[in-house]
Amino acid sequence: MNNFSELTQDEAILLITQHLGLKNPTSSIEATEISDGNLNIVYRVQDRSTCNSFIVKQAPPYIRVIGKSWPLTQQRIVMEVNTLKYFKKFSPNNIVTVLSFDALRFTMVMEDLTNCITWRQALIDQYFSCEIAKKIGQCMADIYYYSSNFYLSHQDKLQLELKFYSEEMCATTVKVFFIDPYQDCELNNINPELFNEVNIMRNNYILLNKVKLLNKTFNSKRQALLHGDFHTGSVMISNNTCKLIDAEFGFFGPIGFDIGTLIGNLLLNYCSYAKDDIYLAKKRLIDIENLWKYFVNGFNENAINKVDVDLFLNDIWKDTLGFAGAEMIRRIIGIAHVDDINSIVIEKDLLYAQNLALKIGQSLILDACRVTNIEMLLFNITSLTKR
Ligand code: SR1
Ligand code: MG
Repeated sequence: MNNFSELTQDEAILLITQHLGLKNPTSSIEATEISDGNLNIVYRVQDRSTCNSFIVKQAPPYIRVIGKSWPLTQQRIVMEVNTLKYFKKFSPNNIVTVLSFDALRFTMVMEDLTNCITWRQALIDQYFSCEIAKKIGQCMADIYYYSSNFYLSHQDKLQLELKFYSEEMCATTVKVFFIDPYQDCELNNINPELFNEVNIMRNNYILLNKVKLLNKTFNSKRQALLHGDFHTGSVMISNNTCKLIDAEFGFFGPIGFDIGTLIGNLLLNYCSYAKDDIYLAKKRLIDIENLWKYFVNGFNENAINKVDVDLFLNDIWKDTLGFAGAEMIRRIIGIAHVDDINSIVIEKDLLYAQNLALKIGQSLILDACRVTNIEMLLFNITSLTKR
């Protein structure tokens, strides 16, 4: 950590100069810092003379938004490169292209997804297309099927499980997902108006036990290679593009963790509209339905003639509901919030959305076993919203 220095604009330019095989940086190349996630330093480097542009990303030995008091392995960028490359073999159109990787500086160069914004930002800006959820559902069917036991031999899968395992990254998720929101922790960020509700939740031992079981499933069920942080900010979209980025939490885990994380984020966006604009809110429910149906159809098509696919998908469904609930709760009262909710400026509307998210989140965890299909899930969410 002592020798580490954050990548400067000039160093980012130098990296691209080397990447392009140029002898010296030219004045037409410029770098702009665009870091907006929690963990890393990101630059867009553009060559004005050719209009070429690239993204340079560096993983510091800590969580960037916290600083050196929360160290985090720089090896995460190796995991990210490997995960994106594995996924790209099986879903070539839906994964960002990694162009080069520097193991000494823990930096990578990626294609610049010009004209793209995050799916989260698009949903906040009310840009909707149901095609995105369908594409991501199909992408999930491909990346999970082709890293599961349905496709890989037992031996090959075991080897990949070892390659894609970072104790530190998994421990970080366990902390922010399953532990901190359910106890006093100075990193939590809780609206004081929610204290009463949060207190009741933290004394609900049935809920706490179910969260413990989800944690156990996260630690032990190695169904497929996951993205590990599959929220709407990890998907870049434009009219005809939809690409997955930011895979540093990649590991072999329960498929429902990724799908649940994404559905949880779509539901957080739903909560942001539910009070005043049920038409916009309902569009998120349609996205969730499309996502799940395209995942199931795509997985079934990949697994044609294989046995036990239905049992496998049912198991994923139950996990998905619980993890979606836990994602909603941690994004309301944990360390890392989401702009869908935090950008609500009117205080009583913010509180409505936060309360609804906590209510839906808890009900997803508590009722996962009783909600047997997507139609029932959407019906329950609509009922909870009206109450
Ligand atoms: C800052 S705490 C860690 C979280 O930040 C990332 O964006 C992931 O969502 C992770 O859970
Ligand atoms: Mg991330």
